[in-house]
Amino acid sequence: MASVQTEAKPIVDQTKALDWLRQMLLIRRFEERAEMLYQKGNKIFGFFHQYSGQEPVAVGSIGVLREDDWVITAYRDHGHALALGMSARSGMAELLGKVTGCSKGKGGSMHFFDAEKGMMGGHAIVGSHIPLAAGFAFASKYRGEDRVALCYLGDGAINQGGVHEALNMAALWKLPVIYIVENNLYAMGTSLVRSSSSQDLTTRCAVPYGIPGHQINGNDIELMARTTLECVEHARAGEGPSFIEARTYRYKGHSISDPGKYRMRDELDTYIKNDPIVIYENILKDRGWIDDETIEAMREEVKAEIEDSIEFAERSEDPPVAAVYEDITVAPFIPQE
Ligand SMILES: Cc1ncc(C[n+]2csc(CCOP(=O)(O)OP(=O)(O)O)c2C)c(N)n1
Ligand SMILES: [Mg+2]
Repeated sequence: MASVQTEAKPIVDQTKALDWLRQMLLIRRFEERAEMLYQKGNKIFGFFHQYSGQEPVAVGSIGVLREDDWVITAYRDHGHALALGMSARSGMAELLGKVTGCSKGKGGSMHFFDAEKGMMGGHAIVGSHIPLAAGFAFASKYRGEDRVALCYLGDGAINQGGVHEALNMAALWKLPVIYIVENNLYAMGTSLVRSSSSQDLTTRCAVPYGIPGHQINGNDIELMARTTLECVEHARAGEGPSFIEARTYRYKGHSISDPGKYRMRDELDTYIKNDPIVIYENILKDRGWIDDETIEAMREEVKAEIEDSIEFAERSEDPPVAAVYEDITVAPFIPQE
């Protein structure tokens, strides 16, 4: 059984570290405010899954990518999109179903896309995007490029057959893809103990395919970054895929309609008391890279950015009805003889 590594050594300079802290604060605030808007009942509709508690996984791993790399994830996608540089305006407008949203208001919370920034979605069907990630990596290899694909999935998703087909093919063809399981211990209300034959997902998913596996504390942002960088370098060198099991925890229920009652109160409290954003603030303070005053100013700046995104979304237009027929891929009509 692989051991869980935990450590926090700087792999970044002060500017980058502060940028990562700001991104995590932005994601947290984005969702706090979006949840309030959802509760009003007439602003945001449909599914809505929050990322709160897991921010270091996306920010640390995406933080070591190049601009031309790809990211693909499931429906809990707000954090990945914002970490890639999608604007809060574009994300908030999408949640409100406005034409200025990243998916023109037609995707909603589960379908944040921004191909220019390498954000390839936002996918609702559990496990469906895993083979797509191998496809991006195949394209990179086929064209002789050295771009890599980062693919995030949940602990529940690893029970889908397509995951193992993709892992096998990626390993066989040495595709430049990194699979990052965000092991937050639950798939909807089902705990990992009740769904996985082994609690050691790295042994389940990396060992059988002969690829490097890393089981780490995903809430340690710098460890997350260092591990991803190692996998990215391995992929760019033509050595093939890697697997990271990032141990983390979601603060909220599975989705907005889930109060999360299947978890013991003290389990949740323990994680909230060890909030990774506060821990990172303290690490940066100990290094003398930030002080309380600057943290407070950063929090205020982030709040203002999110308020601006809400105002922007509110004053944006709804998509026209005709947009229903746009952005649809249709198989070409082939007339019969
Ligand atoms: C094929 C399929 N089966 C079931 C569902 C319903 N469903 C949505 S999310 C989810 C749980 C996934 O949990 P996990 O992979 O751990 O991701 P997390 O929500 O924890 O991020 C399920 C069963 C679905 N969307 N797709
Ligand atoms: Mg999960």
